[in-house]
Amino acid sequence: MLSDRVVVIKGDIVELDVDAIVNAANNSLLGGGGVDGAIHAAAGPELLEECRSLKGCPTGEAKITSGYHLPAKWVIHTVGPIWRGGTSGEDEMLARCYRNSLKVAVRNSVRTIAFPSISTGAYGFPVDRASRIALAEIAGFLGKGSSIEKVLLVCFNERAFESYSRALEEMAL
Ligand code: AR6
Repeated sequence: MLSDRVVVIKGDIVELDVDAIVNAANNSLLGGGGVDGAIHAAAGPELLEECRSLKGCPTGEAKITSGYHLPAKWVIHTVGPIWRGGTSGEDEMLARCYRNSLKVAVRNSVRTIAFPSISTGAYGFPVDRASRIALAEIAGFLGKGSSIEKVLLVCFNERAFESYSRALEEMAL
């Protein structure tokens, strides 16, 4: 059942012992604030070294590195859209972040993966809209059958937790 494979939790993504955590990065992949800053701080400077070799990442795409000092084996870096009012293709770009991160995960035999709430911090994407897009994309991907056993949606605050929990209920997976 899909509902067993998608879980909404509250917590800090850097602490999770999963195969891969997803980073909400920027186009440079050279670090930043928010979850990006937390992941780099916890993984150690080796992560930045490997990120330099990737030469950035277009919005909506995803690239993988090792997790270094993180419990997670891999970090999948994706770049969410900056919210510009909703009529500049933001929804589709955000959907592509989830889809492409999951594709990269499958190519690397990932079975457990944790996502943060991409684009809903510094990039200003409304969280209710983002949570529905995230859940729809993940459910669509898992529904086609894949090696992924568990997807965690990691919420850093109560507001996000409520929004993702509601979106999961609405999907009635
Ligand atoms: N674990 C889980 N979620 C977290 C954590 C954490 N440790 N820390 C923050 N969040 P943001 P964006 C949540 O701003 O909107 C960076 O500077 C946070 O509460 O991290 O995609 C990048 O370099 C929010 O719900 O990412 C880019 O420049 C969510 O993660 C830019 O910010 C995303 O917030 C990307 O902006």
